[in-house]
Amino acid sequence: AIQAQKTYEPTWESLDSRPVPDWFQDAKFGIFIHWGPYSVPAWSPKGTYSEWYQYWLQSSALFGNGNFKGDEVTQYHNKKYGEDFSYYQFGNLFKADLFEPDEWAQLFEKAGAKYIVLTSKHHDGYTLWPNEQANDRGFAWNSMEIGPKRDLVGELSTAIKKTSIKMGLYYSLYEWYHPWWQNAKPRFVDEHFLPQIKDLVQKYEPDVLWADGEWDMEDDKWKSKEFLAWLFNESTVKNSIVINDRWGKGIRKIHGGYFTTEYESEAPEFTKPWEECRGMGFSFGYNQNEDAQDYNSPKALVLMLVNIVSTGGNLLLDIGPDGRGSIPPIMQERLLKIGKWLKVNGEAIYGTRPWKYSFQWSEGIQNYKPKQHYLGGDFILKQTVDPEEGYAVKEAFFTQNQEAYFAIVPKWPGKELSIRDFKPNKGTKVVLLATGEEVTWKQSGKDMVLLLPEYDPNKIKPTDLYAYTFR
Ligand code: FUL
Repeated sequence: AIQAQKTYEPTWESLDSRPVPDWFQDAKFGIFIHWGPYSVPAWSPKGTYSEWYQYWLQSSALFGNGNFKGDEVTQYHNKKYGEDFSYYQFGNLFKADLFEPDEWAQLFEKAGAKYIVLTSKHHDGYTLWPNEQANDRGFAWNSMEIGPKRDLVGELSTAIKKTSIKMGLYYSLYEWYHPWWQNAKPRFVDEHFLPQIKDLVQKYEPDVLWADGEWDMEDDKWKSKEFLAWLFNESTVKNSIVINDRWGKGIRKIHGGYFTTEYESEAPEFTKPWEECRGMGFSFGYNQNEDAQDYNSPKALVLMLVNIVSTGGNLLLDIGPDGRGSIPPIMQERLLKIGKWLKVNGEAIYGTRPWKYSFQWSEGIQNYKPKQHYLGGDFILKQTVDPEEGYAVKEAFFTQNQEAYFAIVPKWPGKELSIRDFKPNKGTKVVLLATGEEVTWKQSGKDMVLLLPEYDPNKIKPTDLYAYTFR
């Protein structure tokens, strides 16, 4: 039977009723890419977002995770580039001459990512694709006419669409210093925002549209509901597009497509699919101020993914290429290591859903809170395996799919591992994914007890050490 295509009304009730396409909840792991003129200075104090460089510079204010005077970026800028050097001049210095879209795509495949999201335009208003609206400030402010002289959105979309990875585009609704945004908001919406976002959607037909920069104005004023009705009823991606929840002041986690969190470590209880986004360190844009110790270790990143997936979310992990279009090697290395782990253990991640319990605390531990509260570094690792104390705080994470249950364990448990409150059928086979070995087990009251083999480091690849999966 042919089902009549549903028509969506420009009301949240109607728009919210559109299901998030299934592939999104199965994907689990995506890569976020923050790239633009701010990737040239690529600098802001630790604990702040470097992609906010223009704002830090022009407002001499700073906020984030640390104690700031506020004028650090202004001081740095004046010393390095001079007081007369405006942020807009970074547009010419942003060359992207080392950008090889097919190489990026290959790296993302090796990382095991199922989708990516590229900043087509951040709050500075610079667009990574050619469009009329980018120039309505009175000067060219897009990658085709200045800097790279290339259509970066188009080139990356083409490369990604040759793979099985889904292509997403981030788009900031507001622009800090656009004259119409500052003085004529209705004009900004009608003559800038709406035609520009439609141009983006129709030129590149993305799989995901990731809105942001919505928080200063109500969705009615943005006319977002009208735009979304157009997107779902009339655009060429009406049946496939996935959207997030950043479409106007106060809308997040209430309306839209999937829900977004940003640096939230507690598992949210949502009615919709959700995605946590964050950097490998703290900044989204490349920040040369961040040292190796500020990056989460490969193990911490794997556990971050496992932690999120076990509670039903996706991880959109950010990288920040530099102004020449090269992805900093530390970020490449992190991606490759995550990918190697996923190659062996991905069955417990992709396409899974949460089990009745997301994780179990180690014996005697309840609601452990790590001491350190810096968001970079190995914060996530400390919530799962405290390296100083040397024990697993969360002993095991759980996921399931149609065929199996999975227990993902951040530290080799020794001779036995109890899966609390679980009675599988007799004859259930348990396998350690890292080696393919079968593991025997017994029932002990309410718990299933795995009887583990002697730990043999020679049988286990280094990347498997991040977490062992029992199926
Ligand atoms: C935030 C933005 O302000 C950040 O710069 C970054 O793009 C993040 C993903 O969303 O709200």
